[in-house]
Amino acid sequence: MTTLAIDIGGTKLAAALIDDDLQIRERREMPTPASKTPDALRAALKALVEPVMASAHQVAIASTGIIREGTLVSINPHNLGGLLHFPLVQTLASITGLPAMAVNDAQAAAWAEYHAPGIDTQDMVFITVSTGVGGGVVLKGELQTGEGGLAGHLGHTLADPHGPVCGCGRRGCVEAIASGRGIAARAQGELAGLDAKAIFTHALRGHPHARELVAHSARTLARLIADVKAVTDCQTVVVGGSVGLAEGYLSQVAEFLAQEPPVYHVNLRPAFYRNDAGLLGAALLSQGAQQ
Ligand code: ADP
Ligand code: BMX
Ligand code: ZN
Repeated sequence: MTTLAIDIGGTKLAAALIDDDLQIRERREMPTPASKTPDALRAALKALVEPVMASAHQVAIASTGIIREGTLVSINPHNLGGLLHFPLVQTLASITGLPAMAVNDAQAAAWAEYHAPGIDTQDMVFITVSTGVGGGVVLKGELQTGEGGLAGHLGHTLADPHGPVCGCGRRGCVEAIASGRGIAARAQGELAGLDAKAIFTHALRGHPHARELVAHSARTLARLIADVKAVTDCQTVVVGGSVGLAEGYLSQVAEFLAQEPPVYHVNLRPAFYRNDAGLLGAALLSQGAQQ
């Protein structure tokens, strides 16, 4: 059985063919269209999957947003150019003519990372620091998705009651501060208008304001991880996303976490499957659904 796995993020779309042995073939990427209209996303997804869909038997989608009965419902529509709703499963089934399923991107990535080599605990949490901040929680070996798909949306827990207003409508969410968009929004002076990737480049070269922006994100993430430990008692927290995996980031998170009392400490790891965790997790979940 070959699965066409698709990962829809706020910044990039990825697709690949994944066989039962979890080997990834024909991986492709393109930018996510920032448009309020569903048509733009539909057209981009069609262009993404058409060249590779012929040899697939089913579609598995990992997507940003709350996934409710196959539909993407944004909690933070700003991350998708204002897009609020998108009929994910219906759209991919009609483009490919294949059976399709969908799950939140961070929930999918959590499931892949739970199966990665070296994870020897039944309780683990995955956090992506990317366009937004997403999360996936595995407790007693079970992925928590929640009745309405909201479980694990750790980016929308409170970091600072006086912080910036988040796209979800709440003030001071972790996502508004620690995410790629949050980092970029806080940039001032010559860094204003740059994206997080460019700000990280400046930080690595020693730019003081860029270093402060990265440190503010890392400190916020460390506090979130301490809260996650208090809620779940998980032994391991895995961090992914392009910001989470950026050079020097996780080591700073670890330093800030080490300043918290020992009861809040966890094993902190970078995502084993790097930027493929969402694709692999969706494929794994769809294979499980077949059995
Ligand atoms: P998505 O949110 O679509 O899953 P990513 O995980 O790539 O995509 O996250 C996108 C965010 O990561 C953007 O804010 C981007 O500026 C930032 N980013 C991309 N590459 C890097 C990098 N090498 N270092 C730091 N930040 C990066
Ligand atoms: C947002 C939210 C989550 C998602 C997280 C990470 C939307 C559109 N997305 O908190 O569902 O898991 O971002 O998403 O409301 P990414 O785009 O950064 O990968
Ligand atoms: Zn929020």
